[in-house]
Amino acid sequence: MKKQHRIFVTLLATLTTVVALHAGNEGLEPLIQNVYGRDIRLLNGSWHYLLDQLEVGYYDYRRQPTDNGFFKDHQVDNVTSYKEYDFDSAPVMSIPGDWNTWEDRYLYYEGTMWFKRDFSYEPGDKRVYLYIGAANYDTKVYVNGEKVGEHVGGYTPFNMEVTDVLKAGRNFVVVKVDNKRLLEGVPTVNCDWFNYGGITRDVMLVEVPRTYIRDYKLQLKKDSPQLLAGYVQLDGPGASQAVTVEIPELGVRKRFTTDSQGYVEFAFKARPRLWSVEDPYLYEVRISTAEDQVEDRIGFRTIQTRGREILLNGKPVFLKGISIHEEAPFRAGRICSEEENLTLLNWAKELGCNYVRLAHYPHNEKMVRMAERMGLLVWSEIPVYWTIQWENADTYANAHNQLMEMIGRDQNRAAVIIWSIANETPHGAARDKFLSSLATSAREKDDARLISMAMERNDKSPSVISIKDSMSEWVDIVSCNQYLGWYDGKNEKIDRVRWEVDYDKPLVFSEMGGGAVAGYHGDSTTFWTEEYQAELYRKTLKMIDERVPGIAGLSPWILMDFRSPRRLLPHVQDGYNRKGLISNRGQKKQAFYILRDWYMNHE
Ligand code: GCB
Repeated sequence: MKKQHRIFVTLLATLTTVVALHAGNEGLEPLIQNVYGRDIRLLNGSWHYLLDQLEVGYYDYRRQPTDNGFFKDHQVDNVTSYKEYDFDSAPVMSIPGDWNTWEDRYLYYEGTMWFKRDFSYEPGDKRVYLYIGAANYDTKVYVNGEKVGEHVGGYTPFNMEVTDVLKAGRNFVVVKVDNKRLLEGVPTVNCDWFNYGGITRDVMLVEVPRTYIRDYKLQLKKDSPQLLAGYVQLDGPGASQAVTVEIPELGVRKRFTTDSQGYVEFAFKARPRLWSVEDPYLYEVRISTAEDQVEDRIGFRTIQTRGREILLNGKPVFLKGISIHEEAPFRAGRICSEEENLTLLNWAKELGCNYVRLAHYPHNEKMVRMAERMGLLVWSEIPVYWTIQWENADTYANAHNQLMEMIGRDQNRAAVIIWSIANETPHGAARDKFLSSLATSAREKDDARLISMAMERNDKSPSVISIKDSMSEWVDIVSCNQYLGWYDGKNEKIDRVRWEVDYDKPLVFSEMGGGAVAGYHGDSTTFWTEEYQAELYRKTLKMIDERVPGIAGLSPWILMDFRSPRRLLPHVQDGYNRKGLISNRGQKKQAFYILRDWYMNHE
């Protein structure tokens, strides 16, 4: 590595640490890439839990953090000494899972919940990490009574090394999860989805050799489709050593040597069969050192823009999409199984989609990998939503950290074509500074994808619809959430407008739609009927055909009705956003078929 580059990387690493500390994170190690390709032991299953509204397990009666909190799991006999909690006789919850839907009485609980489980361990010569796929929102982790890390942010993974705290035989892990909404948080207190609390994704121990392949990237270079480029980052005492990158099917076997920081960047010629919507081809990739080996399945494709077009592998592609929340079909809780991922993505395929907007936060890794195998392009987003504290340095650090964790986890996924840095944010200089810094960081970390954010309209006149947002110069795709016929006029307005967007960039409707109660019928001018929603889709699609120049795709809002405490209309909403094309009980509404027919006939 060139000297300047090394200095840059060291600087970046230092900055990342500073930023991570500011975000409230502590004791965490850089993320292990492709954790499912490692030697893992899942710690999912039954965990004891205690609901602790006043955080008495963390603070003493003067509200000072105590050294003697629940995380110690003191074992006492209640004769010679006593304690006022006990995990082992507490009820259990299934992890991964959200607590809100575990028991009815927790539905609206926001606060601290403690979790504990035992596990046995036989020490060997391996290093061991504890990896949590996601926990919402502020998570403190303790092993054998010692704090090993803290993470802020509800939708991205984190890991900490626990090699030195593990003992032979019985060990225990205690996790404090607090999902209180915070003004300075990301997302902030106000949003249109449910704040499911808990350890919502897989928990595992990851065993790795002393010096191991911590991170790697291998992708086609954006502008050089014959060049595979990437890096490998080792972690451990033997930083400088030989690394082999193999793609057996392509006859590729390259050897590189990492520098004293364990890092090597590379690029080499190859002519892979390209990953595409029609042919989502993945190659076996093997990365190895004398001590370690990790395998992944990676697809290779390019994604660019040219004027108002989006080019996948050099050819224009129209994004036939749908927006999706990570909410389980039929039971409305946070998704916690592969089957639930599959149901949603199968519906997207049935709708004729080639693209999904995974809103408004990074979805679970298996969802992204599944979309990739199914040939669905992916928009992935961080929860910088509505009115974040733009001038708060900690809020920025937190958003930045979530962005880095999102990109870091999925940077080898061919399906992911767009990193979205925000949704419907109010214009202003402080916002622009915040978001443009995020855009710059995203590009620096990953130049193989496009950047976007969901913006709002500023119309030129009541009948000339437009977008004007100073952030447009920072993004590759100008995305717009537009609700003609719902928040703006009734359906007949859709017929009266035309679009004029002045940017020479692809325009995507990141949202459009309206609410309907499945099974509620009436005429097409009555709100909340399936007919009204169907008519809204019919008219919007006609408008797209005739009067939206340069549109390169859409991801209507939304595949399925989802829980939202903002939606209070009795008998209609009952705590659900009803803009789904499918109800939360799986009933398809008329609009589903309108969009499906349009997608099936649209190139
Ligand atoms: C939006 C938001 C989305 C909401 C949706 C709605 O613009 O981006 O999170 O759920 O509108 O239904 O109002």
